[in-house]
Amino acid sequence: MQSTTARDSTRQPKSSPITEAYEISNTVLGLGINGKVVQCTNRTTGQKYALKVLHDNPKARREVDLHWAASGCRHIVNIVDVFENSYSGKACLLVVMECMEGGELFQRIQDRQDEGPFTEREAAQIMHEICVAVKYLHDLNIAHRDLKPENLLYTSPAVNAVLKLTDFGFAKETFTKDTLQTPCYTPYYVAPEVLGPEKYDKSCDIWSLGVIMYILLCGFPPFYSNHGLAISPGMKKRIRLGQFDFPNPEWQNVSDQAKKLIQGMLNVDPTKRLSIDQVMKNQWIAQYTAVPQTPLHTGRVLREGEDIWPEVQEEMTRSLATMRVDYDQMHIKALDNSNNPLLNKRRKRAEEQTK
Ligand code: I85
Repeated sequence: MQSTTARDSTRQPKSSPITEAYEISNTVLGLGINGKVVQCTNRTTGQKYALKVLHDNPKARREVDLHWAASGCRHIVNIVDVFENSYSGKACLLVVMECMEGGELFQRIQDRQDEGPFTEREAAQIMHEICVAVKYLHDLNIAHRDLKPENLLYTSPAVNAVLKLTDFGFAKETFTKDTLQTPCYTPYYVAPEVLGPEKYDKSCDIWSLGVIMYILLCGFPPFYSNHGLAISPGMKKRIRLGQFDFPNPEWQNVSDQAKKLIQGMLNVDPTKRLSIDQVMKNQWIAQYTAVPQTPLHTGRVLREGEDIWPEVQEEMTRSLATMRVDYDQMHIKALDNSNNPLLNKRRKRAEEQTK
């Protein structure tokens, strides 16, 4: 079966004990969807790494496969080594990654003091960095599906640090129409996910990019609950209808070009939403060095909203979960409506029987 992803790469986890090569510390760096992340040190070089411990199961294998395939992009946290070891009687996958020591994206914007206010040009540069990661993935036919602030980490606290995307726990292979046109399978036996349509999974990432860009420019999310409740019916309705605005004073001096780009990314119809190639061709992203250095309110708003930031993150986590389910259902529906010869035959027979 032909596929554009590097999933069928020859890379295999090592079965030697990880402790021969690395010293594992007790320092927990974070908790992922599928496992915890701790610090480890290469015994020969003394270099620090991050280690993600996963229980070996098909979901974990998929996470590792897709993450491994994506390692090589400057804006993706790269995998260095993978081990399959038994750990207190349980089969585990141990993923050694480069260690990001600069913390999360918005924490850094919130914490900055001396470098002056965060500007629209810096926001454009950050968006460009994230877009490079997303394009790399989408070109490999991988949708990340969990693009959110906590998964965007800096290499170091230094000013020239690089922003990278992590956590492939929800990543999914998508398929282009090429797959459909490649007659390398018997259509009667093909699984629905093989037939596509691939469009929705990738557009989930673009919606996330729109939300991240919105928060970068003002410090608060485009959709939020009025009552401070996690996900209110009102908020759900506003998301579904794409109801958001650009209130003053935060948005007063932000360029119209930026606002238009956000609207293109937050289009409620995934088929009309911009693709990563369209986003990257947009002047605000492509020519980010020419974006005006307008000072933004982001730092102040983030500092003022520090207490509710965990809620903002939870809200984004929940709406991503909802979107993944919705889009999975759209796949099934689209398949149902597609021009599948077997389905057509069945439909015809059903029609004839009702006559
Ligand atoms: N380094 N989502 C939030 C972390 N280096 N982090 C999360 N899923 C992952 C943690 C919970 C992301 O797959 C995560 C994953 C991988 C990492 C990761 C990868 C590489 C790090 C869940 C750090 C770190 C190290 C030293 C210092 C600092 C952070 O987290 C800090 F800046 F905070 F001081």
